[in-house]
Amino acid sequence: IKHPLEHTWGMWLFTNNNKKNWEDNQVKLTSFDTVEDYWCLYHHMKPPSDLGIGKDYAVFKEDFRPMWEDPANRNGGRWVVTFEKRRDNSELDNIWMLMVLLVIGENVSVSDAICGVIVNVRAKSRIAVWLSDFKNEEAVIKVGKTIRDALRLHGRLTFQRHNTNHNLHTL
Ligand code: M7G
Repeated sequence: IKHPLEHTWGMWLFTNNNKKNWEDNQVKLTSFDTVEDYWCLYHHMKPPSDLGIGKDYAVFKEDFRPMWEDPANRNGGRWVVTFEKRRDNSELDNIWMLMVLLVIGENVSVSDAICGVIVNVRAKSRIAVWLSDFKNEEAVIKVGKTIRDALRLHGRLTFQRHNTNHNLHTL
């Protein structure tokens, strides 16, 4: 018997192809709705540190697209952790694995507020949890504290409204 998740999730890959517009570089690879199907997928995919600079993975609730323009994200924001250059790649890969499990496992008590999670593989990589309403301070802080405590990210999390770089909260 497989263990069902509360939601169905889409797994996305962004490839940095300058010849296409940004949205067309986002491709949904597959969907999953059980813990076992996620593990199977996980074991078939490269870890973020092997993806190459400029690529992203995203895991988003089935009907949401990992972009600001999606109605689910239009008024949203993100909790971000940034990884310093040349930092041990296993930290990026481990935190990605744990962050996805935290989000899809809905251990977060305000999981309704969560849209998905993204890893941007860059010189300084980032992992971010996207929330639907940047103004819902209670939910934003609750999710942030849950992530911080579960993954021991004290002092490393910042929250911004999408498409801005002004920090609204830090934890
Ligand atoms: P990034 O990939 O978040 O960070 O954004 P990076 O600078 O470390 O690579 C890079 C650029 O991609 C942005 O300046 C936008 O031009 C574009 N971009 C990123 N996101 C998340 C979106 C989005 O949700 N929608 C659109 N239209 N463009 C985006």
